[in-house]
Amino acid sequence: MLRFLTAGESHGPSLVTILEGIPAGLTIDFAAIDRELRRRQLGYGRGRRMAIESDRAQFVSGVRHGVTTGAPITMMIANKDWENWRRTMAIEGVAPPEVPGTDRPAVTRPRPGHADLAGIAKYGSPDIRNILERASARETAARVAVGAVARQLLLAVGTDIVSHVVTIGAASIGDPLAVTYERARAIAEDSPLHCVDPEVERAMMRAIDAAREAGDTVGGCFEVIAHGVRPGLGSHVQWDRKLDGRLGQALMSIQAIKAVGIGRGPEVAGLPGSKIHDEILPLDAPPGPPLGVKRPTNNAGGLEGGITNGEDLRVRGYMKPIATLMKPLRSVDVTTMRESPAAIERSDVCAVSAAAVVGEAMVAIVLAEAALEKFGGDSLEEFVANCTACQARTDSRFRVKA
Ligand code: EPS
Repeated sequence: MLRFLTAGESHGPSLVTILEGIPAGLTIDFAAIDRELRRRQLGYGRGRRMAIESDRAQFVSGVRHGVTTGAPITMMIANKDWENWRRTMAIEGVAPPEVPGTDRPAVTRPRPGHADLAGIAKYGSPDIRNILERASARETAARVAVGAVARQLLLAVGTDIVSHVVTIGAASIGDPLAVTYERARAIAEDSPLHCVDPEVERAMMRAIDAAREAGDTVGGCFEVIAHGVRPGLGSHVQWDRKLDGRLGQALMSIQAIKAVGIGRGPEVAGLPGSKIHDEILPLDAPPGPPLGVKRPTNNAGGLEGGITNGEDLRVRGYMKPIATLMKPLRSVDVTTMRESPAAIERSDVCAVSAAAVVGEAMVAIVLAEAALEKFGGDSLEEFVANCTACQARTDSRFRVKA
């Protein structure tokens, strides 16, 4: 069983995560984890916070001499900004005078679209900060660290995960399914928005500029592509084992994601079956990957019946515009219940490219969990051997008969 929890406030001392279920014997590429954290921080439209932080995962348990032991893995990511928040976020009562920082007043004007109002109603909090600190997308840094470990496990069985930005506001590349894994993989790490088309990317940047100038925010859509996915992950037999359902939950849990699409996603509703279902054709030169057949299209996004079919897994996330507007929407002050503009917190204008990196991490976690369910293994050696044996059985079964 693979499971993890995250903890930590956006302006607290650090984010923490405990990940359990990674087999023993996986050599950890620490630099690759920090690279993923860095990727999450990039992107045109991010706010000033990202200039303060340089996220790094500090391992506290579960790894010895660079190799996993099978024990729970604890990672910590320090919040550099904590230094500026030590008074406002003091853990032990009121901070003594020598502690640096300012005592910020309580936040009392909920932002429409944020967890603020529903959160204080639910938890009875006197200050919206008690809610927003944990609702913040800062938490996703911890998920990216977990996802980066899950990716390293998946790489051992030949699965790689990439993403690309499809839409920002009205600027879109059109059909994301036309973007191959190789094309998405080739996008430069430091590209402004991680879009495959430079011209569309410029239009996306203009959309972000326009939103910034208007004191507004803008959302969009990203697609995650997992390549080299083993067939047979997930199951059709029970609702909570269907991999599309599990991916949906994982992606929907990312801050500001309002819809998830698998393969052709919501467009399937408007097309006839003959235009949607991916025909199954014999291979010219069998046996070959992944099931000895060729699929000329992949509208299913690599999932049929909640089971991976060996084609690329393709999942889209649709992100709403960030809820903190520099030109705030109408709200009420909960201390007086009179109309008042929503609170302004430092924030981003657009974080779709960061959400894409988080989306990759969540897909990696779900796929790693499903692969461990199917192949098992307390050590990496066992896991890989079981996976290889399974592939050999499939290869010998799906062969053209003489
Ligand atoms: C984020 C950190 C936050 C925001 C953003 C994402 O930092 P701060 O609140 O200190 O500026 O930049 O969070 C939100 C958009 C939000 O709604 O909370 C991060 O690390 O990704």
